[in-house]
Amino acid sequence: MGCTVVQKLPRRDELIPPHLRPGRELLAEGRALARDWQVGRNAFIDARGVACEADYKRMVAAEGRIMQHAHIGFRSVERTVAAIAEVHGTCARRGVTVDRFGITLDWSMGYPVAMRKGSRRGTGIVLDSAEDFARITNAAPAAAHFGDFMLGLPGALENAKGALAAGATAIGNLGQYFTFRMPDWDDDVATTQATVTALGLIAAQPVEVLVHSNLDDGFAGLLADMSSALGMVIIEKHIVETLIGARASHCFGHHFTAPLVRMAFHKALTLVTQTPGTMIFGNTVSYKSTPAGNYASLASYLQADIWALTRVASGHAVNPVPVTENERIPDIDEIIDAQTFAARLAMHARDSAPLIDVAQVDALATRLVAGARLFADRVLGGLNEIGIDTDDPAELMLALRRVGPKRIEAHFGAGTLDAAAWGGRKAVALAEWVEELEHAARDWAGAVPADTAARIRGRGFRACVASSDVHEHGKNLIERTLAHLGVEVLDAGTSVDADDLVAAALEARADVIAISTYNGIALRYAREVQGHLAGAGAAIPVCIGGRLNEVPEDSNSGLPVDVAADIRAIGITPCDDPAGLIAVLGDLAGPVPAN
Ligand code: B12
Repeated sequence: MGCTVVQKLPRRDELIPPHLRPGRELLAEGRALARDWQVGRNAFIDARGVACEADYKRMVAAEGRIMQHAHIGFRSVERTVAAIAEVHGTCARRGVTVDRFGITLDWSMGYPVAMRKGSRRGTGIVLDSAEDFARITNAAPAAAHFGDFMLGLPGALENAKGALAAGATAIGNLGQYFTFRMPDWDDDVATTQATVTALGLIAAQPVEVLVHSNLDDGFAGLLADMSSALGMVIIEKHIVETLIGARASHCFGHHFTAPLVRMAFHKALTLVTQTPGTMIFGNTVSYKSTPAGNYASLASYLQADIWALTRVASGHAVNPVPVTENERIPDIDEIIDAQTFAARLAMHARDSAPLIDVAQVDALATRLVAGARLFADRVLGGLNEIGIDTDDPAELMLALRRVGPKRIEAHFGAGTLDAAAWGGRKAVALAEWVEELEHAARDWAGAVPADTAARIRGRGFRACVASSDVHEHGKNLIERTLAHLGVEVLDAGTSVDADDLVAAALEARADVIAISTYNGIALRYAREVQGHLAGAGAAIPVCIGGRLNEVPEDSNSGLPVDVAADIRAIGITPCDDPAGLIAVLGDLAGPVPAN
């Protein structure tokens, strides 16, 4: 067995600054706010005759029906309200019940309200007041799910107040607390305090409010072992349920492709928590084809989720993601098609479910649960050992966030130490995204003609690699591909501001800058990088890939448009894939030397 060099854990005083307020004070402050901010009424609560979505989930599960979740991702409130009404109404006329709507809020909602005006915007909507939230929760008699950019970020408290007053009883996304960083916002103490206070307010509500956490947005999207991801459920339950007295409702799915893995993770989840789940997210990473091809991927993951929910009615809704999602934000008729497809598939599943061999599913679930319990015990025990008060939610959350997923897994993962493994441990069950990225990187590097590869290797290039936002897989892929080509990689980080990236590249004397960007800000970010380079009088070649689009300021549709040509026009190389960057390196390496 090999051994691995694990970076030492910081001491408590290196992790927790003295000005972090104790969790009990923050919770008391949140609870006091519940006098003025309580769950209000809305179209869903009135029409369904329930006090909250958790009650509705239990009711629907008892009926033996599977709930359906639709995600709406437009940039204007008007369009969002109209889309919810149209999707709900059209589906109802077809006999399809859309039980809940997830609203894609803009990332700028992560800031406190006062900072939002004039800040950068992404591709979602901005709701600043309880009235704004109420427009959404009254658009149709379906539960409104406010997930991303609500909790876990500096604007958590204001967002929670607005959503509760509008009658929302599933609010997230706690997963984001652990990983997301708002541009130009480095105060994670303020973020922690806002989040814990908001959780205190939620816990003090007279009805059950689900604190949604999308594991894939948190550490699960970055932990290489699926048992660690499940272990985070146990840790988040400890924080939200045991220490705070609210309900933690978990969601997973983005990065889970194999039907066995989806079914096993779901089963394992139900063995570690009984709180109703919000939804099982669509496996959007599998959408790599045309809409017709993507229907096969939709069927593959949805079928598994339906079988899983037929076995254990955990309250999760299924999430049929429209098949155009890998191209752009889906439109209304595409959302309706996906919902109709899901309802039909659920109907067919009644006949196919008994054919499934669940022994494999249960065997993997048992391994995951054992690994998860070990991971959670080790994390809490290990943090205790360095002096963290694991009974203080604020202190525990900040410690987890600051230690970060890589070090947490390296120190506390359930797998045995193995220097050759990703993350330094042999996983109990390796995350599928790790396997895929490793393969893809080897394939891209392997496809480079031998003489080009030799020229690149011979020059000893240094590349500065970064992502403009939380999407990290494109960046990982580039780093791994470059490493295979003998290019030294300087990791400038994820969610990096353009000025910091340029500073890092200049300091490292990088030969090339490689940026991965996804949040619909590609042109603006490229311009900022170019501006900072020009300001420093430097001319380092820059390549950018990922999702090269942006919503134009004068857009009617609110949908992003391709900006690759504009990026090229300012002198930055837009890349569809790693080959674009490799070509730039090939050019930099110069011609094949004459013999
Ligand atoms: C995985 C994923 C996530 C994960 C990311 C996990 C992680 N740690 O990385 C999570 C769940 C966290 C996530 C979150 C969000 N996401 Co997301 N996400 C995706 C998804 C499904 C896959 C993207 C991905 O990583 N692919 C894997 C990479 C390796 O493959 P690829 O993208 O095809 O990349 C190729 C090339 O582009 C190239 N490449 C990539 N980068 C670079 C860089 C260089 C230099 C070069 C040369 C090449 C290159 O290499 C690859 C191979 O050819 C896409 C949808 C999709 N199917 O593409 C949405 C998507 C990118 N997300 C989207 C959105 C909106 C979000 C959110 C804002 C959602 C929300 N409600 O809040 C948040 C982001 C919040 C934030 N603060 O930034 C949108 C972006 C919309 C747009 N711009 O049009 C997409 C397109 C989904 C959609 N249709 O709405 N997401």
